[in-house]
Amino acid sequence: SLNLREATHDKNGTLKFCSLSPTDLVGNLACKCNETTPEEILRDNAGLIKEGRVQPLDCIAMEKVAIVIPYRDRYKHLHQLLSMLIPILSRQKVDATIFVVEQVGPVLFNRGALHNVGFLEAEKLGKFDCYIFHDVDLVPLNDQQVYSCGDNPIHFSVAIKYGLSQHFRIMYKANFGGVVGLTRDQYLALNGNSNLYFGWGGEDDDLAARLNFHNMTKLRRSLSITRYAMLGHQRQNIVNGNPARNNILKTAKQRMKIDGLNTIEYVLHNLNIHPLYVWFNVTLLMKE
Ligand code: UD2
Ligand code: MN
Repeated sequence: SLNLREATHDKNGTLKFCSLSPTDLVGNLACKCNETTPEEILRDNAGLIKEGRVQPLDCIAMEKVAIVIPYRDRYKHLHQLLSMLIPILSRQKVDATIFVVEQVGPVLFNRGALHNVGFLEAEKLGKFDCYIFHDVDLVPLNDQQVYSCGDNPIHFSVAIKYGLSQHFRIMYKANFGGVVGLTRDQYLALNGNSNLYFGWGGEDDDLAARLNFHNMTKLRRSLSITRYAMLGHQRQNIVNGNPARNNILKTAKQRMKIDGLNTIEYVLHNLNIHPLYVWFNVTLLMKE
């Protein structure tokens, strides 16, 4: 299990919670979107991250955050993201552990199912209050949006700049993809994500539907701080995405209780605790 360091004390030996508005934030950031390596990230962020965990040392964070990254074959993106994210988390004084959930094997990619695996496996390693599901290719461009959860599920990645474009496109109103944050309890109440969406698309709308059916309203913080850069990439193999996605979505409501955290089937092949992340290798079964 993870070595979750104990809460720190100040000079007088008393416990002190971290401020909700940290003082060393800088606001808008330029994307350091150049290629980098794990070694370089560790060197640039010496002492800031250990066993995938960024933790304030001069105060106690209010919550323990798990950042879950669904992943396959995006090594370059992962490290571009982490080279931006780690210093941001550190300035924000959040206590966050980064989990990479890599889908291995021949089966089509299933982002929603990987979110569920990340949640269930993180639960075995520590106690987390807040889960932030994070696309590997979305790099935060403003550190004033703190990586924390709240009374409502949070949509973090609202204004997105694609590739070299300077223009931020606002995500459509119902969108709940990209980067989202839910408390442990909120995610449990939804029974997590659907496991049925193999291939591109639909799983984010299914999660949005689960929120609606639970009368949860999502929170979007202000446009000036919900900015992300999407790193350039090829779409997943099928141009129009998973052809079954709209049909599956029709039954979102009926499936909530019988398709999710309580029904996922997967095999965990490997758990690797690296300085930068906790890395899971999993295979999913594709079922009718
Ligand atoms: C959109 C959504 C995304 C998801 C997807 C449909 C936003 C900003 N993005 O992203 O959240 O709903 O549509 O499934 O709303 N991935 C891999 N390897 C792969 C394929 C996917 O690691 O081969 C992971 C990775 O974390 C990636 C994410 O899945 O960022 C979403 O896939 P995408 O980036 O190919 O899809 P995109 O940009 O259309
Ligand atoms: Mn993407």
